[in-house]
Amino acid sequence: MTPDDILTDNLSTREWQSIDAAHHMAPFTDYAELRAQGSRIITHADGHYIFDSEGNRILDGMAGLWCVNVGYGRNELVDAAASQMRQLPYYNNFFKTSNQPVLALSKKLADITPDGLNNVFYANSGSEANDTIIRMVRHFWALEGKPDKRVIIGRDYGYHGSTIMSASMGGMSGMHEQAANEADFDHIRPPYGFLYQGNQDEAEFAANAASWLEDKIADIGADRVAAFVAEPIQGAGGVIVPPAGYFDHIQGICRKHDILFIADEVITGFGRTGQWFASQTMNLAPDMMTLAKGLTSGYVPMSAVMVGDRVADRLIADGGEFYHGFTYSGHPVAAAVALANLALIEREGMIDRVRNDTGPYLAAALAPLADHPIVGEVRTFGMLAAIELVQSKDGPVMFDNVGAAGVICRDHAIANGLMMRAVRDGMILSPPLTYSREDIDETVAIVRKALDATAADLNL
Ligand code: PXG
Repeated sequence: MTPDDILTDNLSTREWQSIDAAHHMAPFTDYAELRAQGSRIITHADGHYIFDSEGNRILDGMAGLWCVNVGYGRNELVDAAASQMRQLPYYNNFFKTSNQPVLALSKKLADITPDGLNNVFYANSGSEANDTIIRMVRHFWALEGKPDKRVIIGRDYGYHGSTIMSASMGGMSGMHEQAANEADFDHIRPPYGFLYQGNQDEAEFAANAASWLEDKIADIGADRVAAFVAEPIQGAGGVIVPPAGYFDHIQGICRKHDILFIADEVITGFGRTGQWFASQTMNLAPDMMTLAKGLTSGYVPMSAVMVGDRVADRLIADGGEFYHGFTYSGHPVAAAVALANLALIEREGMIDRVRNDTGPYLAAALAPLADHPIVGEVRTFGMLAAIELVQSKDGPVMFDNVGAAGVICRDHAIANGLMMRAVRDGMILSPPLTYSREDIDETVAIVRKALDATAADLNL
């Protein structure tokens, strides 16, 4: 079979699945299970819907993988890519060359990110951006005459990528078991109120959760700690929203011990929380920031590290050559798409809409689900939501077999026309920023059906 044969619509889903099984190793996949069940072949997408080879039309409550912020089928991004490919499809940024789209994007990112973040280093994925941060942070402290400051503290359930270093910085235990570099990384508990708050009020819990960082720094010794890294809201970890005040304490602790504060805004960036960045929504002043996903709305790969003035000034003043970079760092086509994407977000007022209309509407529409017999908690923040499933509301009591109920519920949601993700037994939503009130109503109706069907399957 030639590629052309495979690309026509003449094959059956079964045939595509058998090629997938024979030749494709997909990310984060149990291969035996996938071969038994077969992949869903997504053929096209439009607006907020994806379509599969069986003719199903599915509302995309996850914006792809938390990234298609402007929705599918936006010709502005397609045209930007095509015209940039015609003008300059590729040239590198090594060896004292650059290109106009990258310059325009760098200026724009410096303008929209918090004050003090004025320089950009480009990569192609969040993982590479975080690896870049690790190298820069260590280089920075060596230049400061403190080469022992090497340890980076992250959080359990934190996700910073899949390269060895970014996975090590993250707090996903399964990833650590398969391959990680344990040296010079450490982790604290996240401010996960659903698990750890108990009967503390919000302010107490915020101070308590931040004290876990203070304790960890005391264990390691501040003279060995280089940085603390956090997603403002932990995405892949289950949309963990910190209690108000948590990051004020955290930033105070970082300043006190002269530890860099890194905000990984790969998910929370580009409007998802109702400002350009969660750092603005939550009043954070990070030394460095990781960006990806919504930077190009996923139309082409691109990531970026925003480097704060303290680190940038040191690297510029006496860093010498920074021995790091990727063939596609600052790719002109990706930069052109990013610029078109940012322009579209601005032109359509997407961020204000999330902040003033659809964000609050999503929160209000999901809130009543908290009364459902298998729901322990509903959390939202801008265009992010989590619905925690429980065995019993009394306690609450979690499921013994963690994750099984989540998968059942997710499968019911998809069967009813809504793509959502399960993290452990939390049901996750991260829709496009262009989601309308009607889309939210449709989403909530399907989530309710999926919850009912899950409760019935589990005899609850
Ligand atoms: N940081 C954060 C906060 C992320 O969410 C990355 C870094 C890594 O980005 P790349 O582009 O290297 O994948 C991410 C990625 C999930 C899931 O299951 C989430 C991500 C990736 C894959 C799966 O929710 N986030």
